[in-house]
Amino acid sequence: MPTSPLTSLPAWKALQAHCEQTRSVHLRELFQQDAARGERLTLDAIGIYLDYSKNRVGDETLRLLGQLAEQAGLRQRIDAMFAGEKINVTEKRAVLHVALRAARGSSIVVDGENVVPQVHSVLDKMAGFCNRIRSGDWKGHTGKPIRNVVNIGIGGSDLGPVMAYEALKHYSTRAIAFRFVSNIDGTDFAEAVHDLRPDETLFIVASKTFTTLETMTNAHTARDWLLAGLGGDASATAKHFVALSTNAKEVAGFGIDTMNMFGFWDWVGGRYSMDAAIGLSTMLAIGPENFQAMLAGFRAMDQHFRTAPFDENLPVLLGLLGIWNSNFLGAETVAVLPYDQYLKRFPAYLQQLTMESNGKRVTLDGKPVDYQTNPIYWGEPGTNGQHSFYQLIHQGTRLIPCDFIAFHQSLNPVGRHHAMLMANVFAQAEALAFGKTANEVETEGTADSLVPHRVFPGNRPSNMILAEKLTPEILGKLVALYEHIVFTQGTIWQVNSFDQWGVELGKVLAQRIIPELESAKDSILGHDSSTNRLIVRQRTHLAP
Ligand code: G6Q
Repeated sequence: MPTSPLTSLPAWKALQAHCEQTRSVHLRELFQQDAARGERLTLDAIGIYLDYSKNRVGDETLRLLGQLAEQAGLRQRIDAMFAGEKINVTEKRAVLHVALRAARGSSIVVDGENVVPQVHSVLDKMAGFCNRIRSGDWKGHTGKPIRNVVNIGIGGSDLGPVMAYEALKHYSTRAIAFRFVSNIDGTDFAEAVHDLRPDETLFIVASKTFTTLETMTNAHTARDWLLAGLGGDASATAKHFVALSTNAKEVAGFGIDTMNMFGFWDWVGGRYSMDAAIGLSTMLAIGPENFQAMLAGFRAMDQHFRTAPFDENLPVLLGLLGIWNSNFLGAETVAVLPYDQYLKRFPAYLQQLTMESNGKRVTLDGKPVDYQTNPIYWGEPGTNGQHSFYQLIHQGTRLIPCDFIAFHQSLNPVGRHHAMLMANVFAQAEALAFGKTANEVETEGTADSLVPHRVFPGNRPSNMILAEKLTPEILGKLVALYEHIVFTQGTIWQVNSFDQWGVELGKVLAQRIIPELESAKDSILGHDSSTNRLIVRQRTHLAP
């Protein structure tokens, strides 16, 4: 628990004063003052190279940010998480996604029980199942092997699996087609299965609670579709449905044999569960060995986060730089810009991880914060964004810090593509930092009237995150990196990064409106006049 409000910590106050003094310093000056800045303000650890020199920070800024982490109790809170303490105070739960990748034989105790053996027993069961599907041993109801896998889940039970499937497609079997259904919009399901044969299709119902409206609705629709395609024999479900859940009772109630259920635990949050049973689709795609390599990547980053000094600690440093950009320089968003097509869903995944975790307005003890918490995360893979929204990043009025992510080696080394891709990512970071002055524009012979339009102010901060090659192991490291950035920032902001009460209200109101939409036209509605009118308008379309 926080000991004193964030804004009264000495380091916070010192950072405010420091920000006032240094606000007008341009990255051009910082680089001129220190010829070695681009070599010095870098970190090379566990296979990830971070160049943070293009942030608007000096040695004093970094020193004060380090003090802020100490004064905010980051060290103690990291220890508390790894020790299985119930740091998710509003739900009275431990927060142990780190146990999901703990080495076999190690020990993490929750409520007096070592959870690591349970984790490995589920991983082993997943591996056995995946081997049977991938080898064709597992036969569908009519004796055919599985050629299509459809993951049905939403939020944390969808975004991680989709992101990981796309990210690791290079390593995946091409003998099985993978689809992901999440939206309650029937179009999502219809499009996912329109070209699939039921007798070759396996549905994975991924839901921690097994009560989520979207997932259960899609799961029922999937069962109807399957049975319709297999002559209505209800026993067909057994060979075509498996469940990923913590709720055995609901799984059995749906009609899935709990032998075909892969469990996890209440100390794994949905958005932190892609390396738990929720990753079954990932393991099916890339195989158990590659999945283990991904877990090893997660584990390496956990170890680094837990043991590296703060000034050499990738998640801590990136977390603190984010605090500097948001809380002191006033940035409202962060753009995540992977220069790798396989990471096309990584920004969407990070949106949930960061914004559902730290999009909070009260502290752990329920007091309203008087500072900004999580910025808005967004992004697209490079170079596509360069031809659309980068305009605003370069010349708009807002400050948008960017995380560039790129790999030295391409998994698809086609012609000169990779050199061009990498040239672009380096060029963008350079242009954002240093811009182009009016003087430079004039020297090029630009007409006077055009000069202001062609000036790039620069001084836009960015991080460059590089690794050798996108492998399962590196993906594990990248995801764990951002998980721990979120943890670092949540600790500084003194919020609970592990609950999500904010998603509740809309769910409750939707449950109230569903019967109203489907009921007789003239029942009395008790909403505001706008909502009432919208319901009445829609009713005319739903009425038989
Ligand atoms: C994640 C959230 C949320 C959750 C979904 C799906 O941290 O809790 O996105 O993952 O609402 O929940 P179920 O897995 O229970 O269906």
